[in-house]
Amino acid sequence: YNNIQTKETKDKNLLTPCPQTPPALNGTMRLLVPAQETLEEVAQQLSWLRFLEGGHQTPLDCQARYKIAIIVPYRNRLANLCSFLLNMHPFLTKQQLDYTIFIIEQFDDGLFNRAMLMNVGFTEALKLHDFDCFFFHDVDLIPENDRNIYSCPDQPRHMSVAIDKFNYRLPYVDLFGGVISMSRTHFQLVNGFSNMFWGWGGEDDDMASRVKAHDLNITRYHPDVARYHMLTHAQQKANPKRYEKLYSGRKRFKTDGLNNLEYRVKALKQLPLFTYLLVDLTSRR
Ligand code: NGS
Repeated sequence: YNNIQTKETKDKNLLTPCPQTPPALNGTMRLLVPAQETLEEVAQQLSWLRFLEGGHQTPLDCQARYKIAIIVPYRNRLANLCSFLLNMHPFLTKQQLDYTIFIIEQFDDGLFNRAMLMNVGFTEALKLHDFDCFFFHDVDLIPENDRNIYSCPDQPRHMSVAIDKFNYRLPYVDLFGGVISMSRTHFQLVNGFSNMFWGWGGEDDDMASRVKAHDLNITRYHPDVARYHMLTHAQQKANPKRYEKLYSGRKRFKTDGLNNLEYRVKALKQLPLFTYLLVDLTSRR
């Protein structure tokens, strides 16, 4: 009976590595719509993923090549979150990844700080597992092609190249927003994102400058593959100071980022569909 293994007894280290290109990809993704916009309903629809805990999964029959963290900055967009989870779990499962979805919610009702939430996600995720790389992911973007592989990139990778809302055209060549992926080492090298962008806009451009200032290159998959559907939501108010912060950003790369990040964790929960962090960005630790 030695060869008989169950999910519980299987030693992951004895599994053969998953193939570089996962089998059964076909270049499409059918957009799934939640029957109701509640997390309970989404969990119900995903109940076929039996081993989900804290939004973490590993492939059942091979050894994943990477440990990835999906970091999603969030506040007050439940409908988008439901669609996101309902679509992302099957997508990432199909790609045979060892992945964990983190939802980082801003607790305070001050201006939204997307970049800072991503810095928090990075820092807190590494306290739980030693992830190889990170996908910083807007909650309103759903991949449309299963060949858009969420593998760890050698160089920072801009993922959301072709979005339906922008007629599948890249708005400008240095765009580094929406969905990006970076190795743990590169994210640490550039000191993460700036913490100074309160309100919409500019924080992703500042990250693009950080990447270039450290002699890294932004890479992309082909736009036929890197296609996304954007979910609808209310628009955010743009930050009037974003250009000012952006143009003076370079002199702060070393002092503004992971190394001066201050926040307070109000809650940390391992829910079935994701690891949840509620953080106050306005109060000191
Ligand atoms: C730029 C913003 C970026 C933003 C990009 C795309 O203008 O933060 O538009 O936005 N930069 C500044 O405001 C300095 S989008 O068209 O996706 O809404 O990501």
